[in-house]
Amino acid sequence: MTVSPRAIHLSDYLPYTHLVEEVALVFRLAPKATRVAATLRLAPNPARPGRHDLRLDGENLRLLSLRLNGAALECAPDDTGLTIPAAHLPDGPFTVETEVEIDPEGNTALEGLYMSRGMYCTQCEAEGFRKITFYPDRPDVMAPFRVRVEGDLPVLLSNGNPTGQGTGWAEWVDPWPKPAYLFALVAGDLVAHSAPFRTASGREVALNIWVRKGDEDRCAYAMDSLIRSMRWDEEVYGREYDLDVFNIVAVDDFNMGAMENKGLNIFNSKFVLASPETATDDDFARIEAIIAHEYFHNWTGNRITCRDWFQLCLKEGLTVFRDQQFSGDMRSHAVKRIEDVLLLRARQFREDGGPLAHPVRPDSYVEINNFYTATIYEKGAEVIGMLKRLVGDEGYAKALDLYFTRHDGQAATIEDWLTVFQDATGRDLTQFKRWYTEAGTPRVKVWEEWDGATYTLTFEQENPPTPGQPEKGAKVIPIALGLLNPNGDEVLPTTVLELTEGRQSFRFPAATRPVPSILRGFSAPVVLEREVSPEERAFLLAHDTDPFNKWEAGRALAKDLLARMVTDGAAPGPDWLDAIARVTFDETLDPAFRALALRLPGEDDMAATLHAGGVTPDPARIWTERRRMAEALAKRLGPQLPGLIEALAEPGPFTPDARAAGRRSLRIAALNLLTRIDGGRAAQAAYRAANNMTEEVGALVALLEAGAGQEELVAFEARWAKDRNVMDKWFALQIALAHPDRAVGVTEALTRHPDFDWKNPNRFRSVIGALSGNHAGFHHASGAGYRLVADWLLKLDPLNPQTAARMSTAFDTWPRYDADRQGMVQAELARMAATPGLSRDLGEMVGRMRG
Ligand code: 0A1
Ligand code: ZN
Repeated sequence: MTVSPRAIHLSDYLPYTHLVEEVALVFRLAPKATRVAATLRLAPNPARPGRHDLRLDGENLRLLSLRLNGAALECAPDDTGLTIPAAHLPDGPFTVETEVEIDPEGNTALEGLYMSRGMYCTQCEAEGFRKITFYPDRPDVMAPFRVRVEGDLPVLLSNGNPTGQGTGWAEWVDPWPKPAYLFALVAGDLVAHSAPFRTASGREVALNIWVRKGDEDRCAYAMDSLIRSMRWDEEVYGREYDLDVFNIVAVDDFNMGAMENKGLNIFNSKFVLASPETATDDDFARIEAIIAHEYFHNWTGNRITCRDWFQLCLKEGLTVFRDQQFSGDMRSHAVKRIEDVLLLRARQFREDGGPLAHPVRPDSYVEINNFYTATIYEKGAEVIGMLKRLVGDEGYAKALDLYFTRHDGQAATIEDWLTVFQDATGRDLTQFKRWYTEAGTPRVKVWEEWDGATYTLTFEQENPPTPGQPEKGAKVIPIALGLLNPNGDEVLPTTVLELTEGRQSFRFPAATRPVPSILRGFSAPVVLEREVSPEERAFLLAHDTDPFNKWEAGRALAKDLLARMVTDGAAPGPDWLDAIARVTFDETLDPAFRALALRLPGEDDMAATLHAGGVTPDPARIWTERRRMAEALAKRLGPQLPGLIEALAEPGPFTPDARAAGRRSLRIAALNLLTRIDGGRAAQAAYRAANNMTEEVGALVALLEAGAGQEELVAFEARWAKDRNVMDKWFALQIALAHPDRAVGVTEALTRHPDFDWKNPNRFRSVIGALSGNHAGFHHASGAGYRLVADWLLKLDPLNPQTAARMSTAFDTWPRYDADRQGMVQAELARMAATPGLSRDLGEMVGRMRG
């Protein structure tokens, strides 16, 4: 019998009973038996008057000793912690000392202190610190930490500034009070790639990126990104770094992307290590963004943290918003916005439209690790983008300054955040707050009327029900609008309309009927519903001055067409083919933009769109028709493709900058199309000629998509067998791009490959995650995709529940599909739910997804 774990509710929040005035930790490292001695200086919290027991969280800890004010105390821990009854506690401040033993080597969940190939490292967010020592493991308990690490390894790191070191030991002091989730420790045989940094006010900071020997020549791009991030945060947000050192460590076994521990960021190695030979342009861009993200957390997350985990979007939404701004400044705002919206729709809209939908600020959870979601992160960032649009750039800057001065050193809430905006700008945000508390993607219908003198746009918003939230109020929706004349001139430059009611009209004087460009820059995370003719879409693709909507017009044209191909066997006609051809060869446009315009709608996106339009999607048919679409485009552009590929060749050495990357992306998109009509000759040649991973992977993808590439796969494996990060690509690509009928077979074969180290999260994601990303393969009518993924989740769950639970989201789209598929998914969910000993993580996810 499993007891169903209790949900935690926001409404139950109470401040902690005690204040932690200081923490001193001593680690004696040993792989199977690390000793952790903790000294906590505590005092009653005036915010919780009265006498209270002291409750400390603790899990999987062997308690060796416990002292209160120096005297031994007998007190047995339970499964989740330790209680010292109020009767034992003095009225004023007191000291609690504990010593525990933990087993880093046996820690396969990668939460708390664990080992990754001989190196010790930690992951404490959200609730991992309780697996290290007894402590009030909640973000509103902030304290300065001093740490001594003893171990037989050359590099011993923790948070803050180093205060002393010798053979086998090092001491660190972090003067900035922090919650335990920001604690970190690393020990290993590591080498540093270092650089100095001088802050705006003249403080010298030593920057180090710590990696395994042999990887030091792959750190330059991450270091360059870090320096640019630090400078940018000074210039744009006025935020300086606040310690003498900033350390980054790369580890191979990590559940997520990276972690912002104070002064000691820990990264999944795939988001640090890069060289032209091993990393693609996308890898470089992701490294830049994640380095920036973690660095920006130093102010938005660390100096100002979250009061409780319900407020997670306070730090994550804001930090994603900041890293998006940074990447836009470093590269192209237009291209960045399109990429961000593609991701938002693929992940967040999907989540928001299914059984896992939850508000940006949820009001209950069972396992907080399940809430590091696209909604908290990406929708959280969109909500801030809307706020900025509503209060203007100046209002935003004023509000952020106030936020930093008012809340520095505090654990804050979404209410605090909104109050800052109200106080700084005078704007009432009561209605706006619904974006934080209500789940679901609003649908906005638009009608237009023109009477010869006045042009009227009428908007109607609908906020669909989501789990636990059947009804919702109207949202504040900023709609950026432009109007064009039929000759292509802009007659109304971008103006922001504020939709606040269920239905609302806006009037504009117009002597000729204008063409509207609605939701420019994707000014709100909504689905726009409007009947638009292919001619009007083609017109906007050709003439819109807003780059996002220009791209969006092409996208919509393609999606309308693909939907008609799937539902009534339409064929790609010249309206779409010619429009895309014009953009492809338009030399006045950024190559990166042209590459994005050439990208066909994804299969999962198509399935969602068909479902929303009342059609049950057939994954195999979507796959076939999408291929037919690509082939038609290849034939239309065919004669000009070799010339385009030739013209985009970069003569000099590889550089990862946006200009060069944009040219490569268009070149590879063209190669991909050409491969569909030339028997693979150009791609085979390109594969052999490639001197960087972007082109190597680009050519390989083109061949695999065309059903070829077997020889190249063999060559790739032979060349890269020893490189874990590169081999992850090798595993993932052949599964993600396998023919739908073969995807499960290919996956099964690769799970028997000697290098399928399934306990490594990156490798597991590259294999099992790649199968769930192969839309038609995963949703194969046989149900074999569902079964294989469920089998592996059940195998991973006892070892690493967090990653198993994250990957179970593969199943969340089942309501879109036919009854057979629904039944098969439900059977897998039921099988998982009935598995004895299922983790709280996976149990919660499966429970939420079951019909
Ligand atoms: N705060 C990190 C992400 C992160 C979250 C949870 C983790 O373990 C459960 C690890 C990392 C970020 O936003 O980058
Ligand atoms: Zn973050």
